[in-house]
Amino acid sequence: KDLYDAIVIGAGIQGCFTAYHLAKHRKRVLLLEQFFLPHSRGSSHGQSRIIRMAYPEDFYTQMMAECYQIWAQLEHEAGTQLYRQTGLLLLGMKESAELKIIQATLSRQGVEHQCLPSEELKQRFPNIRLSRGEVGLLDKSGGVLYADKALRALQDAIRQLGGIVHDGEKVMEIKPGLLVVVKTTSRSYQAKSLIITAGPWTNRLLRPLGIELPLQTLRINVCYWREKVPGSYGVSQAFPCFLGFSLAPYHIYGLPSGEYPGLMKVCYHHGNNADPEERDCPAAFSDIQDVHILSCFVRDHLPNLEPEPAVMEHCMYTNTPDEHFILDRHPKYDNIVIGAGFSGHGFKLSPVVGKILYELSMKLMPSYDLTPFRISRFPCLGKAHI
Ligand code: PYC
Repeated sequence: KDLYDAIVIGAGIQGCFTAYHLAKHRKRVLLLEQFFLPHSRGSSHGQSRIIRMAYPEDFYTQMMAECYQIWAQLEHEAGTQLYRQTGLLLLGMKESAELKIIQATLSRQGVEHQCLPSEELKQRFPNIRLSRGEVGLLDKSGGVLYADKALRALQDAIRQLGGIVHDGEKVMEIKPGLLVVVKTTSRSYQAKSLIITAGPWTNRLLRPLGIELPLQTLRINVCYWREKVPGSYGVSQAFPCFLGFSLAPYHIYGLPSGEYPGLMKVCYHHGNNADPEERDCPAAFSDIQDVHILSCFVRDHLPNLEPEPAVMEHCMYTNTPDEHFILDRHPKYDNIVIGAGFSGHGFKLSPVVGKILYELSMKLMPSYDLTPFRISRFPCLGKAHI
């Protein structure tokens, strides 16, 4: 059997960044992916994601400071633009607790931002129609990450650094031990440590290892809306990314048009329970309701967009109950590391997630306090499950 320092299962953005950090540190690493690359079955496909410093929690904002550096380093190494600064506009009611908490975090962490009262917001962004009492908070460092280019750049970098990437190989069995044995549909491998970054397939791999995490797998509708006047919401017209609070039960977010000419991405940060194997099943009533919420938002707030989606794609979220990540070792097998539950906000944070998973797998002191990310925060995962 081939012997590695580490095997990473799942070549989404988290697995790719983990393998990248391992390969950079001259570890013999194998990155396994069940589908042929590139694929759109998980949570890392598509052309764009939002990047931002703005978070309610200090720990994510602190992690983001290093993420921006690593994204810039990867851009430099790949010779490809991966980040476009557009600013991120947080929209909410004047009294929104969420906006106040984020503003306080940005101030505490020394992140440049600007509070925009309604009048100023209207002047700066005349193509947004505001509700009465709506205000903005601008995170200037916010912008767009070019997701598909980032994945490609990482996979190329892993190979250049001597790492091995095997796609189209599904893991059939994991045998824990001093050396972990991983059997795939093609062959068997051994490694001193194993990292599982399998997104919505995580519990399929963990159940035979005696643990089931409280992960909810959701299918998200990724909707693109046609501009009535081309460029009204364009990246080249300096239209920002936005995240809207208190406008619907869940957040609504948008990215300026650019990836598909004339189409702006506006989505609901919410989805409906779905097995990842059935991701392409027909729309359920709840999907139709979610798209209706978006249509109403577009009609009322973005009047220069047609209020029916022109393109609809899908993406999987894997949510934890508190929507914080899981970055930890398996409770029984300390050379098996788990990165899961990215809850629809993990892409931008993947450079540091990958670094932490690398550190855990190599038994190094983690660079960040991992208290918010421990498996033991879920009381249902007592010893009885192991
Ligand atoms: O984390 O900024 C984010 C985000 C926006 C949409 C989904 N996630």
